[in-house]
Amino acid sequence: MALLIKFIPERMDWWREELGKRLPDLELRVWPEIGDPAEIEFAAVWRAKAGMLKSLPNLRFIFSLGAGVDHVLLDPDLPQGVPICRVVDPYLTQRMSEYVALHVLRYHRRQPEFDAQQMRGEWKELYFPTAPERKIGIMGLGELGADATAKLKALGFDVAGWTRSPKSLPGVANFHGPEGLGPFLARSEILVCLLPLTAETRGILSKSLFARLPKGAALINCARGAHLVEADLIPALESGQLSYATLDVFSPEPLAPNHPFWRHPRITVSPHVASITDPRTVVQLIAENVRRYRAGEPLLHLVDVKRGY
Ligand code: NDP
Ligand code: OXD
Repeated sequence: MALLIKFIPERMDWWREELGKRLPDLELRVWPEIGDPAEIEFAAVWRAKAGMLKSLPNLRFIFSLGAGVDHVLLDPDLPQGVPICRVVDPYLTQRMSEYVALHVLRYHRRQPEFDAQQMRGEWKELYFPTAPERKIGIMGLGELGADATAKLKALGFDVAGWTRSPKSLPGVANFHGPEGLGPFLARSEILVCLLPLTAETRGILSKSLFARLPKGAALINCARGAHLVEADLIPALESGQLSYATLDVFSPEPLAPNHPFWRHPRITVSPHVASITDPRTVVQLIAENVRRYRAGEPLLHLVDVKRGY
């Protein structure tokens, strides 16, 4: 029997090497060379083509090669009843927290303004508060949001989180549900989006949400491009309602070469690299779930398909 993998082609040699070490008894098929579809038991995918998973009649589980599973759930032909697992991995979490800390610190310490001053050869001190005086809002306190929160707390920031259900993290104000969103936004000087993309969160970063933030708030979206209503961002920056935005994710990706976000002076763009799926640890997760499947044990990191994450 075989495992099918679909990932960005550039890192395929690395995946082959790690899968060979951990799952030597499974034949590896690399998409699109799938061979006999009936021989494929496990599929590890990033952005599977619509219908691809349905064409595999003996699939035991689908492993999303990302923490987000929107790329799997949006397949209109997704086979029903096949368990879906996702990446929950310390390297993924660590890298995401590094990205969040980098951009929070940049805005907190007014680095974009110092960069602009440097371009003009201008020597001018600008005031900034201390971290405990800076209010950060994290949308989503899951695997990634909770760790980013802990690391920002360790730097001294005043961090609050917004979740679907109540969540208690030491020293972190928690707001939840639609009724918690307003008070959460009202205190978020730097807003970080780490939500999954679901029917409820699509388009959440919009004009009406920006209007509920303190004037001049900064936005960091490292979740999914479709969380943002693109047309609302530049007007919010130009009116001063938002001061800056960091965007790691876009819809669609890659961001079109002529897109205005690339050259906007108050937007920072990165090419979906806030974190990355690291074969060294993620292959261990896949192998553990193959072992569990064979032993009849519950799989790790199952997705609740109905909830959408
Ligand atoms: P989790 O599933 O662990 O956590 C999701 C969090 O979002 C939970 O706290 C959940 O609330 C909250 N949430 C979900 N729906 C809502 C809602 N309607 N209202 C309020 N809160 C909600 O996800 P991860 O932390 O593992 O990952 C988050 C996302 O980050 C991924 O889905 C992916 O899109 C993105 N990502 C981006 C990467 C990049 O490189 N840019 C890399 C990796 C992930 P509750 O606790 O109540 O369930
Ligand atoms: C993920 C991602 O979901 O890299 O893991 O975007």
